[in-house]
Amino acid sequence: MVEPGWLLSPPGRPYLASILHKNQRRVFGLLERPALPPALSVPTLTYKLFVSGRSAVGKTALVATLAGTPVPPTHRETLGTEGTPRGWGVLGGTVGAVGCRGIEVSTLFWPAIPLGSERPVLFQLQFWDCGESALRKFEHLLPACREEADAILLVFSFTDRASFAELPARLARVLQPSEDPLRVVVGTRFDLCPRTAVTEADVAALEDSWGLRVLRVGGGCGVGREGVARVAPLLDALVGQLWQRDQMAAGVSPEGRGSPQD
Ligand SMILES: Nc1nc2c(ncn2[C@@H]2O[C@H](COP(=O)(O)OP(=O)(O)O)[C@@H](O)[C@H]2O)c(=O)[nH]1
Ligand SMILES: [Mg+2]
Repeated sequence: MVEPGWLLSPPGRPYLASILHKNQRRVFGLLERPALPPALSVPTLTYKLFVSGRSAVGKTALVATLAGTPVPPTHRETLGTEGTPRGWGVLGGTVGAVGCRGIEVSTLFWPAIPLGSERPVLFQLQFWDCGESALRKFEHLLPACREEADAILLVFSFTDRASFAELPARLARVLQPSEDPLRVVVGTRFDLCPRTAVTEADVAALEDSWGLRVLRVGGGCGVGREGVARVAPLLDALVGQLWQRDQMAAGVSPEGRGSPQD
């Protein structure tokens, strides 16, 4: 786990500045990373996260919200970068996303300090967002998305019961027997009331049976520091879980007393 809200606290200030530009979230290209003075340089840990969920639940909006880029106002099936059928290396538009047909990969950086550690870590999160119809149409996309993914983000909408009910079947479909990624469940449209389609009791039952906490988003992200403050609880929870999973895999106690390695 990481120290909640550290990025917005006084010691986090230079790190926060490194992911903002003119009070907007900086968009990082393929080979770019936050610039920090040498005295503050920290190790970078990179993770691949596969974003999975029914069409229109809000996968693309979720990634945009977390990255602090404009959220699409209307649903448009994610197609990736059209016209680049041979894949990688093309910068797709303005959102720092790279794609091939059907997949959009967006990178964001999130500095955080693991609990019990003296030194911050720069988490580099690569979100693989793929439109559902593209997944059905192109068989190679699912293997590309889930291959060596560190985490699967299962996304449902609080206003769409079917998107919640199908989560176990979706998880079974996307998991491979040989791999054991972190499972993260995110509920979108938490801003819309009444949320009768998926109730707190439904969420509690899923949390009990899967042994995790469901994360919630909704209502856009805001700009600059305010936007960072709104997404901080979710991103701190996400990188905290990724960190804990690494620590356990490395045989370090779950309390994470070890310090990060370069
Ligand atoms: N009010 C609200 N609208 C949302 C939220 N998440 C997504 N949307 C809207 O839902 C529509 C579909 O979202 P999109 O991300 O394109 O769905 P995708 O097919 O899963 O990628 C878009 O019009 C979004 O603006 C949310 O948390 N709250
Ligand atoms: Mg989409």
